[in-house]
Amino acid sequence: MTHPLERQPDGSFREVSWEHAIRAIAGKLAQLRRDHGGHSLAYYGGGGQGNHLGGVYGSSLRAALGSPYVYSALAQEKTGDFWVNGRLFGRQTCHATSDVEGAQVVVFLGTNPFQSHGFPRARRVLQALHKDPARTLVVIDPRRTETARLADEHLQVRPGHDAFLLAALLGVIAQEQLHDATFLEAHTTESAPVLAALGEVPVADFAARSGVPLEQVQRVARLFAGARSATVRADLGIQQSRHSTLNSYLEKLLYLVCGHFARPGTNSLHSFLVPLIGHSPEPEHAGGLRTRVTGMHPIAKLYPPNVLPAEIDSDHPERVRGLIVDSANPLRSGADSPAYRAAFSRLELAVTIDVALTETAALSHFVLPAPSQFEKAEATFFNLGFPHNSFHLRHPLLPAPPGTLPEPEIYRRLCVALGALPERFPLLERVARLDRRAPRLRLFPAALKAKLALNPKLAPLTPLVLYATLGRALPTGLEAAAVVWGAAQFYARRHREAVERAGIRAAGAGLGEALFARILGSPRGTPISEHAWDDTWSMLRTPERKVQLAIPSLLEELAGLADEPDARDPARPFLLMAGERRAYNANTIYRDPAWRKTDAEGALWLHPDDVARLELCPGDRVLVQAEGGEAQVAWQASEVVPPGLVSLPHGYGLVHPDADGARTPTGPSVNELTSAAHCDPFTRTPFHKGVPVQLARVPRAADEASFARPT
Ligand SMILES: Nc1nc2c(c(=O)[nH]1)N[C@H]1C(S)=C(S)[C@@H](COP(=O)(O)OP(=O)(O)OC[C@H]3O[C@@H](n4cnc5c(=O)[nH]c(N)nc54)[C@H](O)[C@@H]3O)O[C@H]1N2
Ligand SMILES: Nc1nc2c(c(=O)[nH]1)N[C@H]1C(S)=C(S)[C@@H](COP(=O)(O)OP(=O)(O)OC[C@H]3O[C@@H](n4cnc5c(=O)[nH]c(N)nc54)[C@H](O)[C@@H]3O)O[C@H]1N2
Ligand SMILES: [Mo]
Repeated sequence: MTHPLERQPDGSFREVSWEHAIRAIAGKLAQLRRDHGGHSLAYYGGGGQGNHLGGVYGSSLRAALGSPYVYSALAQEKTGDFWVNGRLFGRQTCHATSDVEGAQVVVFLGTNPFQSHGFPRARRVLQALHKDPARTLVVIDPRRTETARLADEHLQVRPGHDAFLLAALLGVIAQEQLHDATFLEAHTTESAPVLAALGEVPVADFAARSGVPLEQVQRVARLFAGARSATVRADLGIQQSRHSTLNSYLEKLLYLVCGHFARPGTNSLHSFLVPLIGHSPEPEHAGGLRTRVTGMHPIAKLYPPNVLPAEIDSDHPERVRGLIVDSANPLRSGADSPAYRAAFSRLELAVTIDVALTETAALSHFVLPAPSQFEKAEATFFNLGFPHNSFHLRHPLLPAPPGTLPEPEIYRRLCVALGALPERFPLLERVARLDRRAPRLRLFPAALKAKLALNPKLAPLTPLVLYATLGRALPTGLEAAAVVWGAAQFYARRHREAVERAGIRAAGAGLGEALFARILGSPRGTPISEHAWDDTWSMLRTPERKVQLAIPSLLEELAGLADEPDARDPARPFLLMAGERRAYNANTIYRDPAWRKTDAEGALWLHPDDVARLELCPGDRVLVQAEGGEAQVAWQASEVVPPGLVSLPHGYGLVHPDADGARTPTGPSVNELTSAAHCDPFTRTPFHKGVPVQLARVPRAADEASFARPT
């Protein structure tokens, strides 16, 4: 895209100027806010896997609009984890990381890092673990994944039964007194009710229900508890499946009860240079922060994509009418694509900021083209390292294509058009330039402070104020780094010793400047802090800096597990893992099918026994029928999946223009099959890893063109 696009009444797009697009969008936003209030406006995304820098500036636009709603992909996977962190560690921003490289025993729980990575040099670290006889690799996964094949212990849990397995592991630990009583005494409160609850777990029964042999449960529990150091790394396999929030609690109890915390080779809290998330009050105190239609409360200041279609497609007077999407593609990535399509047709204003004409962009009123991540300054804020933490401000490698604008500039222009931000800041701009030449003067911080004190309405727009002032004084192409300056000041103040240990030195407030200078001058990225293991304790936000071990509502859920009936749907006897990470997908950013060396069609993987049962022949398709919809897909026999479990990749079903310009999708759109109601009742994270489906053979002669067609 080389121009902003405006949708015409016939659905086609017209290229328009930036001036026109900004004026029209700001005008409509102002009208919606005036007629229906800030609650009628919502924001979605603000950063994908590697581009978080632009999203920070989106917060300024939200402030200008008075919109409280940030919908984020993180709130369809990690909010259960964040909420549990808030209860255990005092704030939802207290995030735990795992020292995979340093641990004697590593447990991968519902994650396949061989494909999904998630920590640096994942494959090499996995190989090293595999080869080292003194270390043990444990994988908990219903499938025999690439990671599971490297494991010393593969606990092949029944899909959706991790709560039973984790409870059984914890039951063994508590009942055999393998927990670390000294650690619990020194560093936690309320351990007694937790140990009592674990003492009640019917270990043999739960092991049987989880599908893992009792001896293996006992062996792994003893090994984990007795290890010098051990760590757990969990991901979607437990977060997007049954008991999601309880799973996250039990996962954390596993390392906490054994005292595998805040030491080398264990789990620890870590520092964020730029925090990705915030802290939200408990639901009972959410008050006006709740969404209007579904009454959903925020967690970590985020709202779940699972409720957004209902918030839009409603007759509620305060429904969402305007939506800005940046760096996300909910029409493919959100559960229940048909509901998203219906909701988008009811939006009075939909704006998508993206590098590609995505499925979401195609249904928007305006599409605003941004340069790609190689064509502007960018950064990821997934800096989860502890004790070493680093940051990479990526410099542009290529010039931005004409007609595109980087996200901060788009947000700045919108805020100016809304009358929320001055076009120029003559004095602050001059002071910023002066400071860049003579950083020791440090005139800019005082000038900024004075400006914000005199104009309190500008304070919530600070990121854009920085961009419009300091940004103009930064080297060409690095303007968007202005907000990192602010983050560096906070970080240096909060973690002074750790920053100094990373070799960054300066007296007083100069340390923040020195940290920023280091980041700006390190196009390959740089260490920003070197923590001491004990720093975890100062990062805890509980009153006594102790872990608050008991979460009564989840202990209650744990106690209820024993009576839980086995949920099976005879009409849909297979379980679909709707959204596997494979060699050739990357969320919805892998657009050009020619980039794939294998798995061109994103095949359904199913066990050879199931292939035989369905009498599938080469060239046949499989009709996958779920509650939410159906799709015809290619298939491939695979012993990675056990009988009864089948798997489709996510990130397919994307349109890409072919040689003739035709825009046909490739492979299955998994979210045509998923339903928003199949989710964790508390966090509303979808249970994508276990969607009940029926399968049927579609013989080769049948209509091949209907492949993965939306129903
Ligand atoms: N069924 C099912 N659904 C799933 C999943 C699953 O396992 N199963 N996984 C879920 C998970 S964990 C996640 S995180 C979500 C991800 O889903 P989304 O949050 O929607 O994110 P992405 O698919 O990464 O989409 C990123 C978008 O950003 C655009 N983009 C790339 N670079 C830039 C840039 O520099 N600027 C701008 N403005 N845009 C850019 C891309 O073109 C793309 O459209 O999907 C979820 N959906
Ligand atoms: N190649 C590639 N890498 C990626 C991405 C990508 O799209 N492609 N996306 C990135 C993103 S946004 C994310 S969130 C991460 C996600 O990374 P992962 O969570 O590692 O990826 P998934 O393949 O979705 O699921 C992980 C594992 O969960 C298992 N699983 C399914 N059901 C269950 C269950 O009931 N219990 C247990 N214990 N396990 C189960 C699956 O068999 C699978 O091996 O990957 C990131 N990395
Ligand atoms: Mo994700």
